[in-house]
Amino acid sequence: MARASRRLAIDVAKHARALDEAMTSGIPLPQLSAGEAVTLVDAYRIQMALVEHRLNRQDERSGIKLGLTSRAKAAQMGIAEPIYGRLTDGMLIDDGGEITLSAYIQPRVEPEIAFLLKAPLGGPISVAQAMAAVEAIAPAIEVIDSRYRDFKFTLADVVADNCSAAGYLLGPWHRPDIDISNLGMVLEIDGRPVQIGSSAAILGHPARSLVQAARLAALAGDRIQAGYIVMAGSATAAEPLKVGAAVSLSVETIGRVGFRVAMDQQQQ
Ligand code: OOG
Ligand code: MG
Repeated sequence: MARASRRLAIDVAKHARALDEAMTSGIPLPQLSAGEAVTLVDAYRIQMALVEHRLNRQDERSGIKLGLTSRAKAAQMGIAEPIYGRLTDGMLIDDGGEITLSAYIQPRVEPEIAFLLKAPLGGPISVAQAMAAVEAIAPAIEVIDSRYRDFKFTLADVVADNCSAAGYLLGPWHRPDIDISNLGMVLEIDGRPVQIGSSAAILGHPARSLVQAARLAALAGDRIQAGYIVMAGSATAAEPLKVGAAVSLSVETIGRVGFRVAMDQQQQ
C-alpha cells in the first residue's frame, strides 16, 4: 500500500537540460512545479546537473551565491527561505564593463556584498568561525535572470534554476576586519538611486549568509572550498535592467562597483 502512494522519481537530467536550453536559447520555461511535484532535494540535484552543463562548456566553478536572505527579497519573490546556488567564472562581469541584454531573458540587478574565502566552510558553524575563513570582502552586484516565464517560481523551481544565477560583479577587495554589520548601500541606475538599503538587511549581518551557506552546502550536495567567492544575497528588492542603463552600487566604506548595458541588442 505504501508503495502505491510513492511518487515517481523525477527525471533530473531532463529538467537540467531544459533549464540549460532555456538559458542558451533565451526562451523561458513554464515552472517545473506546474508539471510534477519537485522536492527541495530533487531541486538541488537538478541544479547540480544544470551547472554540469556549464562546466562541460569549459566554464569553471568560482563560488556560491545565497539568495532570499533579506526581507525585501523574500517579499518581492514571495519565498522566505534562504537558497543556495553555484557560481562559475563564465558568469563574472568586469567591474566597469558592458553587457548586452540579448544574453539574458529578463535580467535584474541586486546590491550585494561578496566574500573571498581562504578556508573551506561546512557544517554547523558560528558567525565568528565563518568570518575566520574570510580572506577579503567587496561591494558586489548580482545580475539574476529567471529561466521561468514572468520570473515566477516556487522554492523548488528557483533552486533547480540555480537560484536565477546569471552574472556577478566584484568591486575593490578589503580586509575582512572592517565592520560590515550596517553599511549603507545605494544602487543607482543612470545616476538616480533606485534601491537604498543596508548590509544589516542581509540576515541581520552578511556573515550570517556564510553560516547559512555552510548549513545548505550538504543539502545542495556541494563543498565550499578555499578560493571561492560567496555572494551574500541582495539587501534590497531587485531592479530590472534596461537597454543603455548605467548601473552602479556604492557601499559605505568599501566602495563602488558598476557596469553598463549596451545601447543595442547585438551579441558581441
Ligand atoms: C532568486 C535569487 C535571489 C538574492 O540575492 O536574493 C537572489 C530570485 O529572486 O530570482 O539572488
Ligand atoms: Mg542575489
